[in-house]
Amino acid sequence: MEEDNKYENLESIYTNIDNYNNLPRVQERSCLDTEVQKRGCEAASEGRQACSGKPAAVCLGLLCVLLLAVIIGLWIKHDAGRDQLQSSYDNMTKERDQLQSSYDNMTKERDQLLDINNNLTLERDQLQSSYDDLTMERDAFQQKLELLTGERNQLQRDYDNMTKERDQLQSSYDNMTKERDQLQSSYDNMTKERDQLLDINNNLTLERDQLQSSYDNLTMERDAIQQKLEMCFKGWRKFGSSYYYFSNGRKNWAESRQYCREMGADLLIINSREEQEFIKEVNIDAWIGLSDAQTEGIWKWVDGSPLTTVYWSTGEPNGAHKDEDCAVNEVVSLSTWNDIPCSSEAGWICEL
Ligand SMILES: [Ca+2]
Ligand SMILES: [Ca+2]
Ligand SMILES: [Ca+2]
Repeated sequence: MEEDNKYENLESIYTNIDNYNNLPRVQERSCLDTEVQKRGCEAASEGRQACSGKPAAVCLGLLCVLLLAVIIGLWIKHDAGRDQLQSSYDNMTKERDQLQSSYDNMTKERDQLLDINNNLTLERDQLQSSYDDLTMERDAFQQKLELLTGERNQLQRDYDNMTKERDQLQSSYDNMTKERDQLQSSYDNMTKERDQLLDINNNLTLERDQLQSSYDNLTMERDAIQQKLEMCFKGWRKFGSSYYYFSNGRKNWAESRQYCREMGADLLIINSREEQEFIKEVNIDAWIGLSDAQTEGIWKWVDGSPLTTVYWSTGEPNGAHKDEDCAVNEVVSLSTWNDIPCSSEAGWICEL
């Protein structure tokens, strides 16, 4: 509706403008007519002057009346046009005010739009900056992506190669597993054989040790027999199951015992009356293997056995001198033992 009213007002304005534009031409025409009239009047005057008649005066009067009527009509028409112009002016003033108001509104809108434009420009610049940054980041990411793509391709190739190697290793592993199982089976069999051989070896070792022990015993017996045989040829005398050595020199008790031990024997131990009678035949004073050096008054043989049967001389052992701890066999009678200091020197009798 407002658009229609505007169009109507504009149409009215153009109509008034056209009327207004037409007015001067009417005035001009009226002026031309007036000029014509003037010229007519001048011509009439000239004619009147030329004619100088009454009809001419009447024509002139009619012409003036006609001219006056025309002028009055034009005047009325002029008033009507002026009113129309005033109305058009008022309408145009309103429209101008409306246009001014619209202009102001549009100015405000323009300012708002400018602000929006500025804001949009700033945003656009920010977006452009962000876009540039994003572009740079995108390029950087693109480069990284290319690098990563290259690395990924390399890794993919490596993965493929490793997959092939893994498959080969898996195949090798399977073969080795079979070989291992076969070896394990062989190992188990060999372990059983080894255990059997170990048992055999242990048995053989036992038999060998027994044989070795028997051999050693036989060797010792052989050596003992050999030694006894040698002793028989070196001054040793046999009585019963023992061999006896009667010294030619003199030593103290400890040196005498050391001599016997180096010969594989020890000082004489009297085990029986027969043995005592046997040594009585030797005409020397000789150490026997009897001593109370460990505990005074407690006599023991050199093999640790206690003294049970004694052959002391009368009044012995008497400890006549200090430390009479060793026994010597004297050749007086059957009971010929006497205790004397161990540091004394005498002959000695070894028994083996
Ligand atoms: Ca003996
Ligand atoms: Ca004593
Ligand atoms: Ca004595």
